[in-house]
Amino acid sequence: MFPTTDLFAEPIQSGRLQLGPATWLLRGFAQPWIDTLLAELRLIEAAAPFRHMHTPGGLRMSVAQTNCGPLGWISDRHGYRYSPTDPDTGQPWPPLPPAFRQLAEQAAATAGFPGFLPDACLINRYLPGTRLSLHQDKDERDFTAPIVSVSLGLPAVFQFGGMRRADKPERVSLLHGDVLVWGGEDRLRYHGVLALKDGQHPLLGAQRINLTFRRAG
Ligand code: MD3
Ligand code: FE
Repeated sequence: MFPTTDLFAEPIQSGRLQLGPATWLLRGFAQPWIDTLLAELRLIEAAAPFRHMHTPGGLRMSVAQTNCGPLGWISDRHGYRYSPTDPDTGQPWPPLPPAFRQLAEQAAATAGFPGFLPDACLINRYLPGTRLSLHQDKDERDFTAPIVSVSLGLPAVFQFGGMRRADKPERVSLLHGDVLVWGGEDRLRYHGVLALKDGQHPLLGAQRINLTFRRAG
């Protein structure tokens, strides 16, 4: 044993947890990228601010969203789809920063999906009370590519469901720096996020940011 005391009150978690046949939770995998991710996020947010989109049925979404990369996920009264431009400005979404691309590629490879080339990064912002109800991600062209998600800021409880909405979901905590990769037979599982609990994260304050990398086009 080392004779020193711990420098960190809450040690950073690490390790791989298999949640489904083709779903891996990589605890703390994003830690080496955090400073770069947060710096890039500030630039993206300045060019393409977070906004609340509306469902095709006209409901304002609880989560605030923006995108970077060649394609961005949007929702309005015409439906859910991917667009090369930000509907609020008519401009292309900010480019996918190289660090985002590298993190997504390395996480996917670690989970058994080598050669992942994302063309879309949806960025979700949760404030206390924000939730995301059970849904499937099925607006992408090709379901053989995995999706990679990176959690930053306050912890959230996500729901990992089955292939039918009625299948009872399992609950898993997603912490700052965690990366989740799912593909294969888990690609179309229902999932969601419970209402974010209030709190203060040392780097992000009272919010949670989630990046989801997809091959959309
Ligand atoms: C996929 N985002 O943007 S990602 C979304 O934390 C979205 O912001 C959530 O769902 C977020 O579409 C969750 C992580 C996730 C968790 C469980 C899943 C994705 C999953 C289970 C099956 C498939
Ligand atoms: Fe989703």
